[in-house]
Amino acid sequence: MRKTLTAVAALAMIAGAAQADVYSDNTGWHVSGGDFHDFFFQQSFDHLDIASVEVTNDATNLYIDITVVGDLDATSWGKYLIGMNTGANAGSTAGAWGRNIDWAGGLTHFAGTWADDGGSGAGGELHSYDGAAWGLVDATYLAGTEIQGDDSGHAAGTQGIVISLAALGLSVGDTFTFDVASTGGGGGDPGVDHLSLSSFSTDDWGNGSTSGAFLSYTVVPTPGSMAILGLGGLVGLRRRR
Ligand SMILES: [Ca+2]
Ligand SMILES: [Ca+2]
Repeated sequence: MRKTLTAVAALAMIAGAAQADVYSDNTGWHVSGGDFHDFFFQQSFDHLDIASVEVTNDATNLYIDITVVGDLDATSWGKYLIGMNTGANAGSTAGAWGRNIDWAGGLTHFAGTWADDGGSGAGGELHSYDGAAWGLVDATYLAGTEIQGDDSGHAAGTQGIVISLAALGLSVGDTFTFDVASTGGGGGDPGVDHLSLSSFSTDDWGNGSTSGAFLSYTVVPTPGSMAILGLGGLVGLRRRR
């Protein structure tokens, strides 16, 4: 299920940019082989049809860009959920927002995000699970920087979410598993589309959804830190002369 575009990653490395993993999702009308059920497709809710998710990191943050088929500047609602399992505990199969979603892989962290203000902003909440209950870590409407939103890609359908690695308890070399789901504003809404599923996840607002096999991402050293290491080596060489 994980489809990393190695060519893109290789180019990014040559260019010195941060290496990103790209996870592609199926798109379009399920009758034609897509993963978007007729019920939602016929209502033109294509801002809920996930096309791809790109994940990268620097020394401080994790960057998760969720790209959907529709234009996020053209809609006034839409919720995008990132469910993560860092291995901190067994995790919860229920997310922090009470949606009708079975996160089968178990979640230790949950980012509930929104792009429902006509495209003028991206926001979200970060929650963590302590093995017994969910607790709010930070939100874009609070003063902290543990979760931030980036709406600069909304016209192209991209919801940008930035989460602090420290808030997730992650450092370089750590691997976590995750799924991303789109949903509506109702507490009982299902995951209308799951990144973990290439077929449709639900056929109506009233019917729940269940994650497929979680994807995985490993936190990488940043190109900047590698460049500094290289520079240090050069300086060492010059000193030895
Ligand atoms: Ca999709
Ligand atoms: Ca899907």
